[in-house]
Amino acid sequence: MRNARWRAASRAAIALTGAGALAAGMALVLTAPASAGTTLGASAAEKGRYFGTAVAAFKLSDSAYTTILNREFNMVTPENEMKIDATEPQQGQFSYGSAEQIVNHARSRGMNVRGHTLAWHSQQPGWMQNMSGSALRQAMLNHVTQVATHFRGQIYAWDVVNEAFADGSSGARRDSNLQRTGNDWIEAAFRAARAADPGAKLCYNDYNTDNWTHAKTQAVYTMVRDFKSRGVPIDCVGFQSHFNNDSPYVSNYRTTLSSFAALGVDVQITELDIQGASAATYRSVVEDCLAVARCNGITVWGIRDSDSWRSSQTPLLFTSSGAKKPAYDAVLAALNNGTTPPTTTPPTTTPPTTTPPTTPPNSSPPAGDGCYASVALNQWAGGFTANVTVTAGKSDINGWTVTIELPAGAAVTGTWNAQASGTTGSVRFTNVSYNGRILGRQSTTFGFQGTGTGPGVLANCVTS
Ligand code: 9MR
Repeated sequence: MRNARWRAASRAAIALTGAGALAAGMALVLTAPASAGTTLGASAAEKGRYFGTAVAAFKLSDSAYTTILNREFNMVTPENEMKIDATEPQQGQFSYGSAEQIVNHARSRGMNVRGHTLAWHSQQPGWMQNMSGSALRQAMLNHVTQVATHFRGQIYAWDVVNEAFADGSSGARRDSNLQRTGNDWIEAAFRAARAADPGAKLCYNDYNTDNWTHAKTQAVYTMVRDFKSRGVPIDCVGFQSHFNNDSPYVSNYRTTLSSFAALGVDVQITELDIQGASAATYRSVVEDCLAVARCNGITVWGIRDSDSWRSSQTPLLFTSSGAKKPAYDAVLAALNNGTTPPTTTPPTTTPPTTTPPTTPPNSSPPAGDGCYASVALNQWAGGFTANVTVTAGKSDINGWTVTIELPAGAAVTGTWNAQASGTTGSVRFTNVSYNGRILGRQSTTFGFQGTGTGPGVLANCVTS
């Protein structure tokens, strides 16, 4: 069903293309009838979640960086500025300048802050590295108390203790000067943090704890279960989720998140990056978080690939020049399609990918029955992603097929939330089981990725 707005939009697309606007790296959003959020933070917020990033204070003067930060994210983690060597470089002399810079930047713009990290075997200042025994225990507890008190009331969640378990199959604690002060050092740190900043969530944070079958995951789980049973003040577990070829995303990740949540703690994805930034893997991670009511949100470990601690793996959502990558589109689509959080909203019969009825489309749907579709294109040199919004007319529909004409040389390489028929020329996309039904005047979205030049907004929708 084609209507006047659709024709106007396609004229705009032709005009833009004619003006040579499809320059490399340039993102075009030609029409946006989608009713859901158009940024990571807003879309996550619609699902009762946050979407965050690690931030480096020295980059806050880079406007290309802050433009993306301020537009997309509603949670911030200082990447290094709250670590022990930064905040207490000499024993008893605290230094909060660059941490405060980040906290102020975030909070003045309505973003929240994750505090990272109060107690850790790594990035200890020299004076602490040389300490042991009860003197170190006391110094650690003083550090936790001082830093958490300084930022009291300004931190959404603290990573109270970071990376305290060993890699490999032992399931043991990591050996460190802190561990050698006694096995109760972790719970002592949590108690000190609670006393200092009682309003903040207190998390244990670690890496390689994503695979439910791994000994390290099970060891952290056992500790958290023990803490909960003994009343140690722990509120959340952070899963760093640095995925790469040696430590890949696994499909039991959702089991891991839900199993920890079942212990009575929140779960948070705290340092996400994925080697190669597979759109499908990023999408799975988002879907896993949305599927677990107590998954509060996701933080990626940097904004652009050039900001990553592993730049050469290009693991993030934006290119080094700040363009949205296919993984970005996949994350946004997953956030917009996901189910609503059962923590505050009881489960409904609404299909998971249908936009909640409380959020109307931001432009009026067609007056008649049937369906219509529009395409938002993100084009870069050699490839594109297209996000397609399918909107029902005034009546409910139970199935749809959208036909999109691809320019010569273009080919579909991947599709989400639809079944594609064909890869070149005229490609038909049909609903999958969970998003065929769309209530009157509501929308759902699907997307596809391809090589070559993507389509304009030319999309034909028919009901089935
Ligand atoms: O991204 C951080 C990098 O800039 C630092 O040099 C490094 C030093 O330890 O820490 C990186 O962040 C780590 C985080 O604090 C804890 N989990 C692993 C992260 C990546 O190494």
